[in-house]
Amino acid sequence: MSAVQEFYDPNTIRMLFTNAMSEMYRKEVPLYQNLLDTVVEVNKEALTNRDSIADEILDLSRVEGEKHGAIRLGSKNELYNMRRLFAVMGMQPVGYYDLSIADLPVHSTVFRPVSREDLNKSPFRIFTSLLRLELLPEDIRNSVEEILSRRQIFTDKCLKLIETHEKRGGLFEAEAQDFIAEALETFRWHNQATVEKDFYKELLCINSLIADIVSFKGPHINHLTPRVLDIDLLYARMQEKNIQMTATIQGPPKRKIPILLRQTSFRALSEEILFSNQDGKGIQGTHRARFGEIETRGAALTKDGMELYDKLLNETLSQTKQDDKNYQEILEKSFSKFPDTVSELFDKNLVHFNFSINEKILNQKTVTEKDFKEFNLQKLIQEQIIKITPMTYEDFLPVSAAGIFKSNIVEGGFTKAEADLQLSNQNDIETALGVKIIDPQTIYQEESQKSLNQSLEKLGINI
Ligand code: OOG
Ligand code: NI
Repeated sequence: MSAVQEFYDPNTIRMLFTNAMSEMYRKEVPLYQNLLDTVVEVNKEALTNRDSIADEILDLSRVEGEKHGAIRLGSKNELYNMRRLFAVMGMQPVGYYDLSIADLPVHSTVFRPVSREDLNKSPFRIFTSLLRLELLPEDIRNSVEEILSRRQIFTDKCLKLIETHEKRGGLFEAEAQDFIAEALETFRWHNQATVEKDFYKELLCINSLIADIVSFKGPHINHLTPRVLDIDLLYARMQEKNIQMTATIQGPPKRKIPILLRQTSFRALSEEILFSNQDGKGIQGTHRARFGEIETRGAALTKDGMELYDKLLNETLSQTKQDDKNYQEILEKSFSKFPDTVSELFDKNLVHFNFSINEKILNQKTVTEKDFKEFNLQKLIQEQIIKITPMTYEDFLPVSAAGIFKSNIVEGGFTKAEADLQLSNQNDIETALGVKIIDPQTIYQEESQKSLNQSLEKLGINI
C-alpha cells in the first residue's frame, strides 16, 4: 500500500512565499536592503540592553523576517481572487479600515493568520486596500473602471492552483512550490505603465494613490516591513545615514509597556517608468510608490483601551501636527494619562492578557483546592499563582482617531450617521471578498478567555 500523500502546510507556504517576496523586493528596491541591514545592527544592540516586561510583549522568538506588506487593488473581482489566493497560505481577512476618513479613496482589510499557533509559525500579513470608484470624480470613473476591467493580475496557472486548493482542500508539495512562484508574479513591479502619460497626470492630480492603482499591470507590493526591537534607535540611525524618514514615528509614544504598533518608513522612491504611446516606443516618466517600513509591536488594547488611545491621540492632534518638531513631546505628555504598569492596565481592562500558571509558586505555596475556591482572580494574580502577560497586537494602527479628530473634535466619537456609513462600507468590502471580515477584538478576547480557562482548569477551579 502506498503512503497517503499529505497536503503541504499552509503555514509553510506562507513562510516560503514571504521569503520569496522579500528576496524579490530587496533586488527591486536596494534601499530596502539598506534598511534591513540597519535593522540587524539595531536589533543586535538592543538585545544587549533589554527590559524583561517589554521583552515578553515583543516576543523575541519572532523577531526575524518581514512582518507585513501592503498592496492596493482596483476592483472587487481582484479582491475576491486575492482572498482566495491568501486562503491557500492560511490567511483570512481581519479588521476593517476605512481610509476615506483620511481623504483616501480606498478601504482596507488585512489578510493574516488568525491563531497564535499559526502566527508563531509565520506572522506575515498583507494590508490590502480596495479602490472605491464611487469616491472618484464622475468624469474619470468610467475610464478607470474600463482600464481596470481589462487587466488580469493573476496568472492562469495561479488561478488553477487556487481552484485545486479549494476543491481538494489543500495542495501537495510540488503544487505548493508552483503556487508560490505563480503568486509572486502578481506582486512584481512593472516599469511599463498601461496608460498614457496625460491620463496618468490627471489621476495623479486627483490622488497619487489612484495613479498607483490604475496605471500598472498589477498591484506591485508597495512596501515590506520587518520588526525592530528599538525603533527610536533605528530612526536615529537612518537619519544619520541621511535617509529621509517620516517626520515622526507613527503611533503611540515610547513607553515601559509598549502598546499597539509604532512605525516609521523611508519616503517612496522616485522610479523611472515608461508610459504607453501610439508609436509603441514609450515615453519616459517617474512614479513614486515603493518604500520600506519598520514596525515595533506592543500590547493589544481592549475596546476601552482603544477608546483611550483615540482620545489621547486626538488631544495631541488638537495641539500639534505630526510633522511639527514638538509632536513627540506633546504626544508623550498626552499619553502620560495612559496607565503604564501591568497591574493598572489589567485592573482598568485596557489591555488583553494571556493567563498562565506559575508552577514554581504553586508548589511552594502548598495551597489546597479549597483555598483556590475562596480566592478571586485578582488575588490569584496578586499571589503570583496566575501570571498575566500582555498579548501582542497583531493588527494595524487604527485610523479612527484621525477620523474622529476630523469630523468632530469637540464632541469626540463618530455620529450615528457616520457609524452607519462605516458599517455599510464594510458590507461592501465583505460582498467583494465573499466572506465576512473577522473582528480583531473577538480574536484577542477568545484567546484570552481560553488561556484563563486552561489556567483555572489546572488549578481545579470550575467556572
Ligand atoms: C497601506 C498602508 C498601511 C501600515 O503599515 O499601516 C500599512 C498602503 O500604503 O497601501 O501598511
Ligand atoms: Ni505598512
